[in-house]
Amino acid sequence: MRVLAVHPGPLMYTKIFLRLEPLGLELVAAAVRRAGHDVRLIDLQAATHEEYFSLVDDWRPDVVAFSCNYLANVPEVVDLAKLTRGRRPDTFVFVGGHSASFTAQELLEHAGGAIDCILKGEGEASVAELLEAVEHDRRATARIPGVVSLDGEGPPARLVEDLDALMPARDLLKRRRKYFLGTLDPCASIEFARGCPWDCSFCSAWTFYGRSYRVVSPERAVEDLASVREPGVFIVDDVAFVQAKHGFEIGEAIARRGIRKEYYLETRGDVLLRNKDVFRMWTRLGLRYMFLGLEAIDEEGLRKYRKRISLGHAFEALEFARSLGVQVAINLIADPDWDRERFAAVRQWCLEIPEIVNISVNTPYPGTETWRTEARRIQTRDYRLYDIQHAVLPTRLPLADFYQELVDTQRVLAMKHMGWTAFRDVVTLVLGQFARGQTNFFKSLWKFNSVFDPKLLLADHHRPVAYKMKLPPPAQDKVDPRQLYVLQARGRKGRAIDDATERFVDATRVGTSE
Ligand code: B12
Ligand code: SF4
Repeated sequence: MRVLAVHPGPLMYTKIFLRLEPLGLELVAAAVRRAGHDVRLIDLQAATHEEYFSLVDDWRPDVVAFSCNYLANVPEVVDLAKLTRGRRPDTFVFVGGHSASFTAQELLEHAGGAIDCILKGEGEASVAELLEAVEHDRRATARIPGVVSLDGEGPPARLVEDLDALMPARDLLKRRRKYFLGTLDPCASIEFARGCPWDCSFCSAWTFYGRSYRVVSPERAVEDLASVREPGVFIVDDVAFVQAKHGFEIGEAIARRGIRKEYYLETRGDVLLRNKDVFRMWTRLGLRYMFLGLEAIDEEGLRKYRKRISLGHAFEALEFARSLGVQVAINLIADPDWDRERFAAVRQWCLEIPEIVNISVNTPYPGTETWRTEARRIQTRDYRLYDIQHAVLPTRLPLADFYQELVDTQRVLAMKHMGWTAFRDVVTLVLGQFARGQTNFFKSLWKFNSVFDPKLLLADHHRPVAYKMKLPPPAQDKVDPRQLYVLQARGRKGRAIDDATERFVDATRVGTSE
């Protein structure tokens, strides 16, 4: 069959700071190809809707598979599905990804029959079986693990048993030069591990994967890396190098193979402090950017987000990261309850530290614990506003003032690295990128004011809402994690970490999951 894999368009954040290759969809596409189908991939972050429809009309796919990791993309995916059905009534349309898995039933209802099913969980695990059923007996699709259709739900989604058996179909992605991350331009993505053993209340990484954690072998990781042509590489693992041994082994294999790249990774402050030597080694291998999840700058804030890392440790981690000589970025979560004083204090604090600071807005998400425990009333049911740049909970300040404060703070933080020395460095860097024909980073430098604008943010709340998000259930004090999992939890044996690391995770997580 002809199978078209589609990634939806850019989100607010991806319009400026980065544009990343749809790695998950490339992995699903590889599984489809392995099953003997003819597959193409289009990424609407780098192609237009017109190009998508031309492909549908000219190539006439038998199946269209949408990726939907982000809630903010739900309306776009539903609209595209409906228009696709209108053009090609017999084409089988299905959707997968994080948000699709957490909102499967409502997505199907919005589509009113234009989406045949949702495939929950890891696409590679069941996509071949699903296509087999589509080709030979469409009624059998409802019995495939992870499938949710308007007729009912199949058995629970399956877990990929061996990550080493996977290899993304990078060759299917056109316009690879469009992908970048800050100054890493162009930039590819790679996965060394999947899942997360912690259980933070605001996060759905652990609920999606049933609190499992699996790793790619060093040999397989390096084989994949060697196939990457881009000089920049984003390591997509939620928490990089949870276990030192794994980080060392991949690092050593890279050094043996003589691969030279520039890397970006995300990790936790306590993991950084526990595994200092691994991060030192990776700095020698080319680690340039590190994103540390701190989320709050006061003890109360950290407790609220259930990260059992004390403020002292958080600052120690920042200091160590600085000592490595890599560019460090941190994220702070602005609560809609913040007043002017709180914003001012945060601005002041951020100006005093050398790190890049990113501010996002506290947003409860389906699939997270806070979605079920947050007692404050959700103010909007517009999926497009669930992009952590908009306030969906009640603000203490009038909404317009909240956005003004938020954007002022984001602007101060974006500009703080634009002193004279930084300017000179940027010019040198940009000239080098021009010489290689890359302009993504340069273009991003001018876009801030046109995207981050308080008036536009406010106006977004007044757009007509075609698809209303399902409200959360009445707030509970405690949530049974089993209600949240997409992939079934396998307990300790689902986590590929040694006992010492398991104890470390237990001591630093705050949740009550198994
Ligand atoms: C890169 C990334 C981003 C980039 C997005 C760039 C881009 N457009 O690709 C940026 C930085 C912008 C971003 C932002 C956000 N992200 Co993000 N992001 C990631 C990250 C780190 C990697 C994604 C990835 O490549 N994963 C690796 C691939 C292999 O996995 P995958 O994409 O999930 O694909 C698998 C399945 O989902 C499924 N699948 C995917 N597509 C399809 C399609 C079909 C047809 C099928 C059958 C299956 C399927 O099968 C794939 C293979 O197993 C993940 C964390 C992670 N490690 O996954 C978080 C993650 C996806 N993000 C998340 C979140 C919450 C956000 C934010 C809200 C804030 C935040 N906490 O970071 C914002 C929201 C953006 C917005 N404006 O709405 C969550 C989950 C989202 C959710 N719906 O619950 C994750 C899991 C991180 C987390 N710890 O909570 N993110
Ligand atoms: S450490 Fe917490 S926030 Fe980070 S991915 Fe794991 S569960 Fe999510």
